[in-house]
Amino acid sequence: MALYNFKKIMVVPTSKEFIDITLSKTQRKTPTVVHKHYQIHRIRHFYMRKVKFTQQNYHDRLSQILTDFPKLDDIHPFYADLMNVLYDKDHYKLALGQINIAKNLIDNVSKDYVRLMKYGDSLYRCKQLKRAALGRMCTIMKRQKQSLEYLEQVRQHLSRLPTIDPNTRTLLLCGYPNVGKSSFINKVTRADVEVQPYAFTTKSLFVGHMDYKYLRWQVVDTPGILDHPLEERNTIEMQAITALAHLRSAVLYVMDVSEQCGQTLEQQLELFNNIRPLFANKPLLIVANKCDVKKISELTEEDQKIFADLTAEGISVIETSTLTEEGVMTVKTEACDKLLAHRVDGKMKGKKVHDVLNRLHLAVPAKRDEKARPPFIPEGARIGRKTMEVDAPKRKTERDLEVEMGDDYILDLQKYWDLMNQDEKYDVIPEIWEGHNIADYIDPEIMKEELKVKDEEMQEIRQLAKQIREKRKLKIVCSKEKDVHGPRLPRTVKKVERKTLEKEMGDLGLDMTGKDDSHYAVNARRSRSVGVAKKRKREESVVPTSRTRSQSNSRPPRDQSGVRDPKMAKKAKKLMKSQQKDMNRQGKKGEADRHVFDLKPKHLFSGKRKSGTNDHR
Ligand SMILES: Nc1nc2c(ncn2[C@@H]2O[C@H](COP(=O)(O)OP(=O)(O)OP(=O)(O)O)[C@@H](O)[C@H]2O)c(=O)[nH]1
Ligand SMILES: [Mg+2]
Repeated sequence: MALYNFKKIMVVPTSKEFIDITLSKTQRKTPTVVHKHYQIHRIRHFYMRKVKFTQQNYHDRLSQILTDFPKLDDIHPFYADLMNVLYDKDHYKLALGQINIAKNLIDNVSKDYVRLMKYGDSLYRCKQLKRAALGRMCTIMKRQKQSLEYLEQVRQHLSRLPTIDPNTRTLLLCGYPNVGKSSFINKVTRADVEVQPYAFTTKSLFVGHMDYKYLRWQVVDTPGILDHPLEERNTIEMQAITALAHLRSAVLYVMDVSEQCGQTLEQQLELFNNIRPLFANKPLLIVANKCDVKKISELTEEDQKIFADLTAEGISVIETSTLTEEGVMTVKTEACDKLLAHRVDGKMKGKKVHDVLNRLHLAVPAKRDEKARPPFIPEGARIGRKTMEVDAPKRKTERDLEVEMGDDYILDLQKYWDLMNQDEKYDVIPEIWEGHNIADYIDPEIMKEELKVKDEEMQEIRQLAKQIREKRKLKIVCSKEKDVHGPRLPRTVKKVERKTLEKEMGDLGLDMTGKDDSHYAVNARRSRSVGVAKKRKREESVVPTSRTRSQSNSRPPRDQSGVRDPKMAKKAKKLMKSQQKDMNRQGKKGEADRHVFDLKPKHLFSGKRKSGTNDHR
């Protein structure tokens, strides 16, 4: 059986849209420029391509429609019948058949005209043939107007059909209109079917799902049915009949005990007997609804007898009220249980059951003797459990301490050290190097001396820094006094001569003799030597190029790369020139140069207007 997804059928365009889409696609996707002076086979090919392209587009689109729409012979009989009821089988098949014919006709038209075009001897002829071919294809499509419209409607309706699985566990609600079927499905599932106090509120099938015994069940709500012969039933009723006929389900026949639905109990029984053949081989339950208004026991004897007879036949009757929810769950569980038992029965009669039963083995362990064997809990575990129960004061964690002390907290892990002598926790640890204790070799006097010397040096440095700072300030003030033009922009760092620097620093009292190895002297030397080397290199290079630095010097120019010798280079140049000749004639730089079309006034671009139409096709 083919798998169809009714929700994913592509939209069927109207015939006009169809033509528009295809023709504009042809125009967009095939070349548009052709000239008289082209060779004839090129012109023929140009127009043939257009015809073939259009045909292929029509063909693809129509085939898509044909494969998308379900074939009535391929789908489940329930859906086939439902579609027959809703869309009329003949009409549906005819529409699809028409589409198929149109597809073949278009293929033939294209084939014929492509053949004719082989004899087209001028651009004009070929163009006329193309026009005729496309025109005929469009006429064929225009004739499909009604079929396409009908199929689009069917598509829209199909996509909104409820997804009913015909093979799964199903409860089916049926009965006269207005008896409370929709109210019942709303109670047992999460479906939200409209409930109104008039007949035929529900006009199509609805489905809801529920869980019972860890299984998924679907509940189908049907439109109400009236009591008349099958031939007189309308589309709404026929949907219910189709569901009853094809779904392997448990049937819940809903009756209105209070007779508020407008039908007497006798009439309801008559309908029941009328459609009874449809219940054959299905678990059946009678739901006596609206018992909050009237109970069965409050009925007249005659009416009570109706239910008594049914019970006598072995059909269970359950009183319910969807208003007070009385009996609703009983109906649900009983119907589900019955259907499950029925399905198991059906499977037991099948062929597969033996294979399954052979694989099943049910173990029933027997008692060994009368000796009591209580569970054994080891002593350790018992004690452990006891200690867990005692609530000893909680140990203080470092986190607690931190919260408690706030900013004064210092992480001290030394207190947790596990030593023989607890007093030694905070002792200083000796540093041992090559077997000697370093502390033994430190002279406390030396440390003191060193500190003193360091201190004096620092004093001197500080003094010097202070002087330098003052001098700087002085210089700034001096320069500001000289400045008559107002604030100046900051300048880049000015180079200071070594001599000037040494003189200035010497004035400040710094010893500046013998500084050839000092940092600034070395730096100055190095930078100069590097600069000179660079300069010399550039002067030496033969060809001054304006290339960027990122480009390698070793790469040869493009017109020399890959050329073996001057002879080859000469030949390459010649070839290049002859290639360019055509382009030069057209005033173009190369193949990729922009093409400027003839500049025509706008009205010449806007399509043909001869026979009084603006439609450029
Ligand atoms: N008192 C009472 N009224 C009920 C009960 N169940 C349904 N009704 C009312 O009966 C009317 C019809 O209910 P629906 O659930 O729409 O009946 P239906 O069988 O789905 O009707 P159709 O869709 O027209 O076939 C509504 O006004 C409900 O409020 C019930 O248990 N007790
Ligand atoms: Mg309803």
